[in-house]
Amino acid sequence: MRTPVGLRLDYLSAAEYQSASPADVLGVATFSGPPGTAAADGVIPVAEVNTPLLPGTASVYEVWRSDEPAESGSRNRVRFRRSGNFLFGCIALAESEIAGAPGAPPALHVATVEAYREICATLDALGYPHLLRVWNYLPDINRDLDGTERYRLFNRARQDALSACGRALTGSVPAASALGAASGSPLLVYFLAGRTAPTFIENPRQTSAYRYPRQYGSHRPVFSRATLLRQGGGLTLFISGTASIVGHRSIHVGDTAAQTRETLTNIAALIEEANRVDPAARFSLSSLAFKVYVRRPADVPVIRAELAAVLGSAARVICLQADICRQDLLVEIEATGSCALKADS
Ligand code: 3EB
Repeated sequence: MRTPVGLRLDYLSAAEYQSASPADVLGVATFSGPPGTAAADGVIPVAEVNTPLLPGTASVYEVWRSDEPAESGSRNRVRFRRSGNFLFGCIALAESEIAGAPGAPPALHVATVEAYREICATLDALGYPHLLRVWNYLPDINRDLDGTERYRLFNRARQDALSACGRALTGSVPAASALGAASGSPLLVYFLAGRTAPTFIENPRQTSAYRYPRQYGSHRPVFSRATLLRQGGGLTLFISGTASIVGHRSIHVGDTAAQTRETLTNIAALIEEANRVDPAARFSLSSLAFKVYVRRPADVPVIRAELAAVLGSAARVICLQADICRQDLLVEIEATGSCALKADS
């Protein structure tokens, strides 16, 4: 996917990644890849996400490229690579390495706060103030910890940290995904940030996540439904993890096919909203690449059939196994794409 804005996303197999030129790679996320292999020379930051492999699938390399000169570095535990306009970064923190004490907050809280504080400090220090897109992977996302689901603990910690860093908690907040990872893996956060602010897109069919009622947790999830970046000759749309939620409620509980269709309807609504908010935009379902998170491996054929019915068989789709942040959701889909500006804009 060549974009006119200097950012490009590819989903590659291990073999494709190994044979691709590393010259213009800004950052990589691997899913179920063997640890360490993608990091080759240690120059390119690699977010190693520990999602269990789906039967019959291989590891996936999510590769972000930039056509500007780039340089790598690290700041505390954030590893990054940056070009003139963009910064890709990642941080992994093991809960097992955080010393517990009676009365102290849970290790997941501490890890989340530290990750977000280090990310914000890095963005401030390097001058990429605008978070465009954040991916969060936490082990055992649906497990209870002292009576509270770990995803809800994560939400509280994310909000605490962003607030302490002086960042917005509503409105101007990045697109995001938050998924489970295999037990025992670290909390892993990776992100894209930029020098210029994106436009923040909400879904007319859904309550903004940062306004969810308290039944979903004492602290709201801090993310926008999508961000839209206009730069140079083009636009890039980052659609957050999207599920079968209308208003604030999960719908089609227990029906994987219907959840998949509803999720695609939500994504179509976000595309329409992006095209409305920026009249120079002309996104369509066929201009996006899709990353599909499947809770139950046995559901993959049903989900793939629904996707093919709407997107056609040529669509760029990868499937990963991951637990989703509400117990009643069976599938979640994120999407990314670029388009040139309309001729007269
Ligand atoms: C939802 O719409 C589904 O907590 O960062 C999607 C995307 C979801 C991001 C996050 C959560 C997050 O509420 C869950």
